[in-house]
Amino acid sequence: MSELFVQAKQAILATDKEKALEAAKRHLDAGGEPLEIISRGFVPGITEVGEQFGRGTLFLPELIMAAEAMMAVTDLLSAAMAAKGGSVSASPSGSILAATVKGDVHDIGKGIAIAMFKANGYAVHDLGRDVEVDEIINGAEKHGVRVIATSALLTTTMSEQKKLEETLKKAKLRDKYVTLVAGAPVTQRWATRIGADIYAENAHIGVVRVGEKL
Ligand code: B12
Repeated sequence: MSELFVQAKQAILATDKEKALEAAKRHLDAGGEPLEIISRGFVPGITEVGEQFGRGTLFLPELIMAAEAMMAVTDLLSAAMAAKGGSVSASPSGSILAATVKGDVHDIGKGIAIAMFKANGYAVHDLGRDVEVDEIINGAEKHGVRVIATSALLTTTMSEQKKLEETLKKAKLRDKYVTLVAGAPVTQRWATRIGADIYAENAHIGVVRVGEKL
């Protein structure tokens, strides 16, 4: 692994925002792809933080600090991604509404995905995090999007994605939209079970699958 990817991972584990930003900037200065250091350095770092938190060897204040460092670098790298432009989809059509579901404040992965969609020419309306199903549907109607993408990081909030499918059906709006579900506990099995159109394991796959559906 490149020395910079190791530094990136270590900086997140050490909750060191400055070191994390330094690794990100050095990677960009060397002409590196923003997504590469995210997926090979920073994401392994925050994943390890999550595992340590789950095992009880790291506590909430450190989880929060690691998340802050992660957000600082993803902001920087997302801006670089948007500036560079992408290469996944040559001719995007249709805009996207994105939200983290109600009860859930995790939005780092969604932020990365939005940056990738934008870099590939899609218009994205981001409703933020902790968003009610009704607000998601109203937002989709208001902005006239084709795709509704939701992110859920907690096993307890995934049910909101099911509620979205059910509410769309009840309102006779289901056929109007392509729904995409994502988030660490979300799987293809879950997407199939609730009737979502796309399961996106990561941001790149999300862009590819949306491109195939539209
Ligand atoms: C960072 C983090 C936080 C930060 C979030 C900051 C933020 N602004 O996002 C803070 C500190 C706030 C936090 C809080 C909590 N957290 Co937390 N957190 C994490 C952690 C460590 C990393 C998540 C992350 O950002 N990963 C990196 C990103 C890049 O990965 P990702 O989100 O999965 O995204 C990728 C894909 O899923 C996908 N994707 C995701 N969204 C989207 C959207 C689209 C459109 C597309 C295409 C793709 C896509 O693409 C991304 C990669 O390309 C995870 C551990 C983990 N492994 O997930 C725990 C974790 C999710 N948290 C957990 C818990 C328990 C909590 C708290 C309840 C803790 C507490 N006691 O208060 C609270 C919950 C608050 C709430 N109501 O939401 C548990 C959840 C357990 C469970 N079974 O549900 C985890 C798994 C940790 C653990 N091992 O226990 N957390």
